[in-house]
Amino acid sequence: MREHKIVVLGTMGSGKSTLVRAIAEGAVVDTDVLNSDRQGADKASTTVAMDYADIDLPNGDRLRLYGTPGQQRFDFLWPILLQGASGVVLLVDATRSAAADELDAYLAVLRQHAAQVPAVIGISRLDLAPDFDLDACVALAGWDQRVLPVVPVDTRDRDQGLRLMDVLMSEMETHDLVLADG
Ligand SMILES: Nc1nc2c(ncn2[C@@H]2O[C@H](COP(=O)(O)OP(=O)(O)OP(=O)(O)O)[C@@H](O)[C@H]2O)c(=O)[nH]1
Ligand SMILES: [Mg+2]
Repeated sequence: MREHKIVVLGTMGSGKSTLVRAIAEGAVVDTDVLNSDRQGADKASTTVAMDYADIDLPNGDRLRLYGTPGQQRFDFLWPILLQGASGVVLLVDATRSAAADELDAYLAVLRQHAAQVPAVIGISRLDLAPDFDLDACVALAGWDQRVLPVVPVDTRDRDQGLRLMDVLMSEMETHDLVLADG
């Protein structure tokens, strides 16, 4: 049986915990507490260590899914959680005015700590941001020779979450083939 460690990154309120819960259908360990940073994101709770869920896929593979805490004061945890990751989901909250700059900052984190790890970019909360510039995001989505897929996702919806994971798994398969070749 193959196991894949998948790490979910993104700003506060982008839907990391929501995505992990939706995919795991509730069987989740989380470390959410009452949110005192309403400036960062206006919602009731925020993650202070991580979200974690084990998911058995129909093909027999197992996903170990880790949601990171989005608050900047926890940025020291991101590289720790990224250690040994076989895939990364980077969530971008479409409602944030600085979404493009924030995407850039997270790509820099990936480039530094997970440069070779397969990754996808999920654009969340698009229904709340009809004017969001998806093309600008696609243009930013990579570095050097790497191009990351950009996928709109409502993280509350299990099917959309699973579709996002499918895209990530194909990236991971391509990565394995390239490694096997070279
Ligand atoms: N309308 C809408 N709401 C969404 C969508 N995706 C997520 N949400 C909501 O946005 C909020 C996301 O909150 P969390 O999942 O706690 O975000 P997080 O990324 O874990 O945040 P931190 O742990 O604080 O870093 C929740 O209230 C979700 O219901 C979407 O596509 N559309
Ligand atoms: Mg969270």
